[in-house]
Amino acid sequence: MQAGRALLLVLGVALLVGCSSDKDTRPELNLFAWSEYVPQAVIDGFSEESGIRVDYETYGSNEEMLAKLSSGAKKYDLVQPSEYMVESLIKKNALLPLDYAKIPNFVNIDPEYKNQPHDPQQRYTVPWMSGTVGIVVNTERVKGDVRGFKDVFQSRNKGRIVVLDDAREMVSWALLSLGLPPNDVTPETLARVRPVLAKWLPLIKLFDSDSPKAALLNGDVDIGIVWSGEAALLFNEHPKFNFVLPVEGTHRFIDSLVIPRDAPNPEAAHQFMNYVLRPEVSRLISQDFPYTNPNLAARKLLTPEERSNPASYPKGHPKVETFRDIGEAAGGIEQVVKEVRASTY
Ligand code: SPD
Repeated sequence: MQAGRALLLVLGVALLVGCSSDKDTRPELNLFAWSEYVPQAVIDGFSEESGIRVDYETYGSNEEMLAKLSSGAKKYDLVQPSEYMVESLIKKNALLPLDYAKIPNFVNIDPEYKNQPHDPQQRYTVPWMSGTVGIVVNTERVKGDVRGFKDVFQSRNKGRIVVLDDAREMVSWALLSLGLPPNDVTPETLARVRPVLAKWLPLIKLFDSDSPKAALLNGDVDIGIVWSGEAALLFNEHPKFNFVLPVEGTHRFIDSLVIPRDAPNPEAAHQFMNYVLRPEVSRLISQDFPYTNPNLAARKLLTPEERSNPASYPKGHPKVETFRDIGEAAGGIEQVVKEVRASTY
């Protein structure tokens, strides 16, 4: 009996020791970023070199990110908002000023992306990628000229359209089609947007912000309004996928890495920022997600084909602009889109 107990005790201790040695004790970095934007090879490369384990979670819209960040349910070390969300987070004092001395590779960033209106003193952001929202047309299936949003939302395209599942974007398309600036969001302009969306949304087959290219590739839909990086990947698959910057104008986004003020591991966050700014690492990001890379040293490493992809590096367009923080009016956007969608489906 005694011997049996002793044996059990030894086994128990061995089990405990075994379990505790399995626990990952490496320092960690909690990264909360857009889906389809951070290559696994970049995360693995960083972890291998630094010994820091990356806990990587994704989101599909700025608003989804904000909801989770504000809930406080989990603390993040790095998030990746677009310009208008950066502006709002700075106003709310929710971001940590960066120590740029710890990010020497910031020198690789194109001056065009520094001191932008959302971070005029250049205190909080490391630009990740920039891009536009445009129209992709499968030219084998859609005949006729497609130049703008109004050409997409025609009854002949009913059930053949994919769009981003993003209320701020959808409202901006309606505003632009009315000849209004995308940042002019007021109860009055939203009242004008509502009937436009009520006409457009029933024509849409799929709302997808994560991978809208998938439905275009497999032929489920023939036309879409998508992020430029998705359009670039489609163009690489087949030149029948034409990318059009809408004639009415469109959103030029700038997504950046930022550190929330209550981040548990700001040192690791700075380390990651500096790592991804290395030209050869940033080049890997462009390879998987061919948006407009703000890292000039990395751009030099791209192939001529990559640099001439019309969606990644479009020729100038007079009516492409960034979004601004619109404060309380943002609630009105979500409300209008929710109500129109509820009455449609
Ligand atoms: N899959 C990555 C998508 C990045 C889009 N960022 C811009 C969002 C602007 N609303």
